[in-house]
Amino acid sequence: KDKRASIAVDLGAESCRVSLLRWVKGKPAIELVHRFVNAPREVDGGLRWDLAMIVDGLEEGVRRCASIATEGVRSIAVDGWAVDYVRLDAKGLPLGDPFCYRDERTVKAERSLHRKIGPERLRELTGVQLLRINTLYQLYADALDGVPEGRQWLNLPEYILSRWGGARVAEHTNATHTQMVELYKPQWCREIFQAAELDLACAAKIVPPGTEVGRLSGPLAELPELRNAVLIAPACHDTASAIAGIPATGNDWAYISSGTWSLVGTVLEQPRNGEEAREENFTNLGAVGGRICFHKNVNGMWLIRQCMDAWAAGGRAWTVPELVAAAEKTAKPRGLLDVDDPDLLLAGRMPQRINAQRVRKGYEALDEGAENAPVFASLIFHSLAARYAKVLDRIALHSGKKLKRLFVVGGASQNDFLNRLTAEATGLEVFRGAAESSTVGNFAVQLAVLEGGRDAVTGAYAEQVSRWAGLFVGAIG
Ligand code: LFR
Repeated sequence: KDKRASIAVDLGAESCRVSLLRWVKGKPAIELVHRFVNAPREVDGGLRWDLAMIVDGLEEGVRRCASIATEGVRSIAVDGWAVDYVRLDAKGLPLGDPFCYRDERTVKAERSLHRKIGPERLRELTGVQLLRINTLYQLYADALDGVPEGRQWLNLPEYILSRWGGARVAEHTNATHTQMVELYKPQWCREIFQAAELDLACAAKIVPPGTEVGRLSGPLAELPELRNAVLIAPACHDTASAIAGIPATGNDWAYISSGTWSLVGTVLEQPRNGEEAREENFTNLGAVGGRICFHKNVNGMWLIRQCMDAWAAGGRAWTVPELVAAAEKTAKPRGLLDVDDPDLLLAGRMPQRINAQRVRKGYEALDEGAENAPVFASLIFHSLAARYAKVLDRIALHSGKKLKRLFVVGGASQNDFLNRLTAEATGLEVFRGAAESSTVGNFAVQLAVLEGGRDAVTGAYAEQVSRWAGLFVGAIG
């Protein structure tokens, strides 16, 4: 067996991580080698990511991995948040910092695009939850803003892979979140490209998760440990990767991938795109092994983080563990929030936005000061748990599954207070999975393909991935 190491890169909207998998006496050991904070910022009249900062941080992480892995690095794979993309110029260089999906330019783009192709039709063609953040609306916003046609674009993880020497691809799990891929075939949907007047030639070729896209080249490849590293497209969508990191079998479980967003759903063999799933805006996104992530984006730690930013700006910096502990001691709040109110997806002034909703619903406004943070946090956690329970009820109905178990993975899965509220609200047995489940899934997909899983679109491949995930969940140091 090959004893060389592997590297997983996980791009997050709040932090990016580079992790190393090594084989010590035949057993896997995973170490988070480098983590750095990420956040969009206002530049040139838009909310954008700092691409140079992200790339520098990742390369620093990869170099640190190389310095640890004297046995050499066999493979590298990159996953990350979906929908955002890098535009390339004729030389393949980025045309500028990528927009963040929360930028409000898509409010207008969505309205305008829906006059050319209706939301019902988009939904029917793709099976994907209509979200203003989806790549489709962003590309359309570019066109409205006069970005010239004919510029290639790549979603962020795939961009990083290509920057390091990989072929330009659109990995399927990530591509589905663009809202531009056909539901029953892994191919771009011509009708949508035509309606939005987008150039098909600007989109990269779709490949399944677990595809080798090339070998590392450029300055990083000069390090001897990295010389022969293979670049792999894992499930480039971090959520699909996190779900691939759940080593569960059977048909009685659902998941919450809990981070900035809470993705609440279950894995299906076949998409569900009937009238009810559509009306309720459930999504059918690509999963590993040709399966489907059937879920809904529910708001998540975004609410807490945004409040924390507001309080920190006022001089009181709360940490999440402090807030969780303090929230647990407050009384159960009166009047739950509608956590998916579009206003609460926007950036800034979160305590005020929450109060505005409360007042609209006839509840008293809360004291917005930082000393009242535990009350806000308690309100948010109770409201999230209640929303999860509603969504899970519908998932049981749509999927026909008798749900018994709920796996909570991702950064916010370690919030035991929220897990307890979720167990109470849903009646399900809640399992706390890996905080770094995307990394587990990323490594699992790499090893499944390296160790023989050629045919990456089959259920057998998915089962292999799940076995590797089982091995890796306990291997995180
Ligand atoms: C989670 C996630 C969600 C996607 C949102 C935007 O990090 O990838 O799945 O809907 O971010 O990309």
